[in-house]
Amino acid sequence: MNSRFGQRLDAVRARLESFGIDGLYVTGEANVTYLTGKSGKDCALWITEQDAFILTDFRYMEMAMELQGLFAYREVKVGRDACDFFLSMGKIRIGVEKNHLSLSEYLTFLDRMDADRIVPVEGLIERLREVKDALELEATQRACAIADACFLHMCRFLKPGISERTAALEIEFFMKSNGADALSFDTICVSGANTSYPHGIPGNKTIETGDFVTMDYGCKVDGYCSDMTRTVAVGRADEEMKAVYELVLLAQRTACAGIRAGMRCEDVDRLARDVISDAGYGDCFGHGLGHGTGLEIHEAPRLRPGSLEELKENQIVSIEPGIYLPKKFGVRIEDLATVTPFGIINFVSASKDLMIL
Ligand SMILES: [Mn+2]
Repeated sequence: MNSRFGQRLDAVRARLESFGIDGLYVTGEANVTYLTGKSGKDCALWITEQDAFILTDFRYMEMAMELQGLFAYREVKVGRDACDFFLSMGKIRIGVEKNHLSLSEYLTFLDRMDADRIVPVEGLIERLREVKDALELEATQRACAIADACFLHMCRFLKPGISERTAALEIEFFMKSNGADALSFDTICVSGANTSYPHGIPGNKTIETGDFVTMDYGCKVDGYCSDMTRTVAVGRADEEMKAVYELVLLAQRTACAGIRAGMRCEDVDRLARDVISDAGYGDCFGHGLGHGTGLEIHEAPRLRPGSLEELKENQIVSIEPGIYLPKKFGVRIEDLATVTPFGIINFVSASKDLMIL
């Protein structure tokens, strides 16, 4: 069996005792994927020092059987029959994933077992996922390359008269046609005044001359997410648009140049925030500088004020400052990079200079 997944299983086992549990009931979909390399949908894991089970139903049985050697298969309807499975095991302490167990399943457990046997656990597997191995970095890099190519394609595609929805669909069609397995998240493609919504939803508005268009999108390759944002102007850009764009770009480039493994995450955030605040736009940058990515689009670390964690080598982070002026426009520029002690390796190579299409 693949030693990569065997090592991950060993890492989980090594942490059970410190959480005061005899085993961990893994219900987070991405956590199941991390430990098995399989989709994780409607599957759960039960991991103890000696045993490892994959719990799922007939639909995923064949897939589960492929994991034999690492995980034994038990036919269990996740969310319904798991309690019976645990009751057959005697008085053990069961770690449950606090952020990934439904309230109804939790209540079933409480109803049928002593409360002190159910131990809510947070971050046990997520913490292991923070630092990426070579294959994870490589999959992310391939996902970023598809998104990069998509940006070039969109620079030719965007024209006045095309709706935001049509443009968003084109982004998605391009990525899936060029090797993406899935989207990382719902594509953002907004124009004109809609660009002031940091997470606007593409609508029927048509792109017009003089609009900014913000495209924030990503795809998955082998399960790993890419994430990038570019803001372009269509036809022309007025002086205010140009000035704000250059400021966001300066903040983004300053952060890219300053990030090192070993920094505190809030200090990473400050690299860009100081540039924007010093120019008087501090109130218009209301979100963090960035976030980790991996099997999920938002993972640790979080680059934002108050985040005291230390940035580690081989983490992946987005670097995405923005300025949003309600009813006028917004600008966000985002790259995705891996962290080293000497700086970042940027996975996104699309041009960041202001483009007026
Ligand atoms: Mn992002």
